[in-house]
Amino acid sequence: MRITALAGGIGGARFLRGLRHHVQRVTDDSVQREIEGTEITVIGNTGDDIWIHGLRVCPDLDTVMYTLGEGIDPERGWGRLDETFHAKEELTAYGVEPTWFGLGDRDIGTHLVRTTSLNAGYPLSRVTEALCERWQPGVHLIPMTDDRAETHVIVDDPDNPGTDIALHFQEWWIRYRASLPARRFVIVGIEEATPAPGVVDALRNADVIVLPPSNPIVSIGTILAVPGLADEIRAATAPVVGVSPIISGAPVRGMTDACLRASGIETTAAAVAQHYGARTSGGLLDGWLVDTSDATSTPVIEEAGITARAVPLLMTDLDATAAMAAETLDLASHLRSTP
Ligand code: FO1
Repeated sequence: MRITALAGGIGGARFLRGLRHHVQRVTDDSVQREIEGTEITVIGNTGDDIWIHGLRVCPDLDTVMYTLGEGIDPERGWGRLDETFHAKEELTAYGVEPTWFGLGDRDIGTHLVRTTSLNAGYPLSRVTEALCERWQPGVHLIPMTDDRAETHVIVDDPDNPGTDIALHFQEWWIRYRASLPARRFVIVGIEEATPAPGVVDALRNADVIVLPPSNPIVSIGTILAVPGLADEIRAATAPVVGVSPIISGAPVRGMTDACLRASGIETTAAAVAQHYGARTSGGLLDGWLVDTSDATSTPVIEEAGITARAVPLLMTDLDATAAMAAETLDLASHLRSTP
């Protein structure tokens, strides 16, 4: 079976770790046959990418790679395990900006390899493949595009109220903790971006397409903004199943609600499903998982033409996340067997 997932940062990476665990541990013969030899392809968001001190940092690709490669710092959810920040301290001592970005010493190793390879002319997809040779994430990680596509956030200038300025997403997210109301998001370069090699094939030949519980605006939304990708999902033969990143009206972590608010979307599991839309009416979803605490919202989601199920969605540990993944694949299997 070929599973293709669109993924952003921490939430998506944690879900994928559970999905891989579920696929690897399945023992029940009836499911084993269907799941035997399963490959997982992850289309990663690159809208968060940033040049920092001359290094190219790809937060969402690295979060997936480190999380699945067991090199992630589990508390932070980003950056490396056993990390130190001596280089950052030295840069700060020299008064070098930005000081708000947590650039770890081990993490710099990844950025040096990536930056050197990019400067040598290798596309990001090839570089990502090379970095994954070390980490062995157990999935095929492909950036959504090899082209530049950077998310910037239009906010009211804190130093000059009444005028709009554009902040790089990372500055808005890290320095301001998404506290400056975003007027809108602009993905610089997206109009000219093309899907990276393998992305379209992974959508066309998937048996299941999954939208994990990543940020629907700045992670999944950015991937869908690559010209042609949303249409590929709409036209895909595979069932498309999404997992709500919102539980009981709040994001499990991160500041997804700030992004939804900026996009005029209510912070509920149903509103996010309706934002993605039902494939039967030109949207993306065939199925949608909500947390058991949101079970009362399944009828309104079904009315929108999306098959909804309420299951536990808190990713408290690997087994809980694997169970979510199993529910996702079960809903996809149900959708495949019903016209
Ligand atoms: N997130 C923070 O909240 N603070 C940081 O200092 C920070 C540094 C950082 C460095 C490398 C990296 O790959 C991710 C980093 N992140 C940091 C997380 C990152 O901002 C977010 O994970 C994504 O961009 C949003 O999903």
